[in-house]
Amino acid sequence: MITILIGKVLRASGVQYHVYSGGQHYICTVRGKLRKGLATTTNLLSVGDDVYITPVSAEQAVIVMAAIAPDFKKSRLDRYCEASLRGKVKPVICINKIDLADEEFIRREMQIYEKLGNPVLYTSARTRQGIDNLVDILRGNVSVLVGSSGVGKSSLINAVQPDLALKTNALRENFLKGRHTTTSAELVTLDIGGMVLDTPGLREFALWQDGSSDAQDVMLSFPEIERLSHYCRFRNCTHQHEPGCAVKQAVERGEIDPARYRNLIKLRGGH
Ligand SMILES: Nc1nc2c(ncn2[C@@H]2O[C@H](COP(=O)(O)OP(=O)(O)O)[C@@H](O)[C@H]2O)c(=O)[nH]1
Ligand SMILES: [Mg+2]
Ligand SMILES: [Zn+2]
Repeated sequence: MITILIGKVLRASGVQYHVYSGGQHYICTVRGKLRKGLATTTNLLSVGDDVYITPVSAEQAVIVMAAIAPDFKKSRLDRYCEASLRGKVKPVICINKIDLADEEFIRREMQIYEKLGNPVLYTSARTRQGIDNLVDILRGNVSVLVGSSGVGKSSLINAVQPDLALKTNALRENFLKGRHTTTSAELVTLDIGGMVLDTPGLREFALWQDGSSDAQDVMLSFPEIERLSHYCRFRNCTHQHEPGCAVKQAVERGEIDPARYRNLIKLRGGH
């Protein structure tokens, strides 16, 4: 079912509009069909216009991480995966800047995520490696791009659709310093079909997570550990100090990646 709301344009900036409707603010984009043939700089709407809007929620989170230090951290990846599953959004992992890294090493590091059934993309916005795969992932979907600042989120969207010309950090630093300091999310409609919300970082991500970190929910992102936890002696085992903990035993036997184990304990507020 499609919900259609009536709202008022509060702010128009480039390709996106802030619309007020029913006590809420929405970041909106003009549908591709209406936009066709117009330069991206043309404002189709003005502040004060009444509009119909169709709210959509993200179906998938493309978690972008750079393949190089200091960004490449599996603990960070686990946090993002966990938050997206909690937000009922499917995580897709995108390792960008692969042109700067030892690809074989990165692919080995990522094996565990692939084995768990997560789609993993290896991309370079610079050389366009993997961009076709990203296009396939984004086509026809409503996606949110998350990841630390500087990992290449805006560059990737530009690689998918160059005419969007989203500002990237390099531009910001070199030419526009101090001018485009807003860190608002940008919603764009793709010509290939679908929409992407380019977020400036983890802060935006908090919008669609409810804050509660239920132990059971956290376990969703650690299925290989969850399976074992049924064999723990205690039903409410925290897998830290308890005797007869099947999880700890598996870690000791090398059957569970110790880093994954540590990330799980950290996410559950343990130590
Ligand atoms: N070498 C290389 N540099 C990239 C790649 N993707 C983005 N960059 C550069 O990384 C910087 C940050 O990119 P940006 O798209 O602004 O990152 P964002 O903050 O995640 O949106 C820019 O200088 C980009 O040119 C890539 O795949 N390879
Ligand atoms: Mg950006
Ligand atoms: Zn246990």
